[in-house]
Amino acid sequence: MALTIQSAQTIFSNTQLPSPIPATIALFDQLNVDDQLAYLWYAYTEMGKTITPAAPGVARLQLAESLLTQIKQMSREDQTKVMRDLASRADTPISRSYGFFSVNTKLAFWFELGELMKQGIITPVPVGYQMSPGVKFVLEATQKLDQGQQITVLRNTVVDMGFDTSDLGPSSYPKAATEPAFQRTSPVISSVKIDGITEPAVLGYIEAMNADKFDDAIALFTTDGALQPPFQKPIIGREAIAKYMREEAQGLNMMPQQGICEVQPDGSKQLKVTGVVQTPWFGVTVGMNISWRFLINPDGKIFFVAIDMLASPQELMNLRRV
Ligand code: EQ3
Repeated sequence: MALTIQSAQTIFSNTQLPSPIPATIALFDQLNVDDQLAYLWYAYTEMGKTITPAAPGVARLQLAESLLTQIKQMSREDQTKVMRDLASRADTPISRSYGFFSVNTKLAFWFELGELMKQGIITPVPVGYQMSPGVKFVLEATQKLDQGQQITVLRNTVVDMGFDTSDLGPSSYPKAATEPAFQRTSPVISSVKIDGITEPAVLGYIEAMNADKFDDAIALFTTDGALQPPFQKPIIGREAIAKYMREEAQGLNMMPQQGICEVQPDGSKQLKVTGVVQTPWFGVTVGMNISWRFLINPDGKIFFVAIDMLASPQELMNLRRV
C-alpha cells in the first residue's frame, strides 16, 4: 500500500497526550488587544526573573531596524497604536512589514521593543492600564506550564501577530538574502546515540540538524517527504522543508534520549523518539520535551516526520502503543 501523509500523521497518535499549549493560547486569543499586550508584558517580565532570551545579533536586528526607528520617533499614543495594530493583525503598513518578517526576526523585533520599554523609550502598557481578571487568569494558566511550554506560548503568540501576508506574494520589504546565523550555544553533539534506535536515517537526521547541515538532513527525505512542526500542517517536498529549516531550525540542540521502532509488513518502519531540544534563544537554560514520529519507507528514506511538544516530562517515557 502506498504511504500517504494523511495516514503517516496518525502513527503513534494513541501514545500522545493533549498538550496544554493550544489551550493556553485559546485563552489568550479571547483577551482584548490591550489585555493581550499586557499579558505578554507581564508573562515576559515574570519569566525574565529566571530566564532571558539571548540578545539577537546585529544582523538580525538590522532586518527590523527601519520599523524600530519609525516607532521610536512616534508619540506615546502612536506607539501604543502600532502595538495594538500588530496584536489585532490590522492591515497597516507597519503591520504588513511585520507580517513579512521571518519567525526569528519577529522575535528579535519584540525583544528590542521590550528593551526599549524597560528603558522607558517606548510605552510599556497603555497609560492607566489595570490588569483585568482575564489577564490574571491566563497568567495563572501560564504559570502552571513548564518553561519550554511557556516560551512556546510566547513564541506562537508573537508569530501570529501582524497582518497575514500569506496571500500577498513576495514581500516588497527588504529581506536578507539568507537568514542570519545563530551562534551555537553549546558544543555540537556529534555522535548520536538513542536507546532503542539504530535506524541510520533517524541518527543521520539528528546528526545533520545538530550541525545546521540542512542539505544533508534533506537528502535523507523522499522527494515527496514531509515535516510537520509542532501545532502546524505538514510542510511537503524537499524544497519547502529546506526553506523552513533555514529559517527556523538554525542553532537548535537536539538531544534525543530513547525510542521505539516497529517494522511494518511492507518493510516501512514507524519510529517514535523522545528527548529534549534547546533553542538558541534560551540556550542550555530551557529544555523543551518533544517527540519525533518518523515514517521511514522500505528504502530507508524519511517519508514523514512530525515534531510534537510533549504534555509533561512523564510523556518522555510514553513510547508504547496500548
Ligand atoms: C515586549 C513584550 C514583552 C510586551 C509586548 O506587549 C508584547 C510582546 C510580544 C513582548 C515581547 C515578547 C518577546 C520578546 C518574546 C520572546 C520570545 C522568544 C524569544 C521565544 C522563543 C521560543 C523558541 C521556541 C519555543 C523554539 C522551539 C523550537 C522547536 C521545538 C524546534 C523543533 C524542530 C525540530 C526538533 C526538528 O527536528 C525539525 C525542525 C523544528 C524547528 C520543527
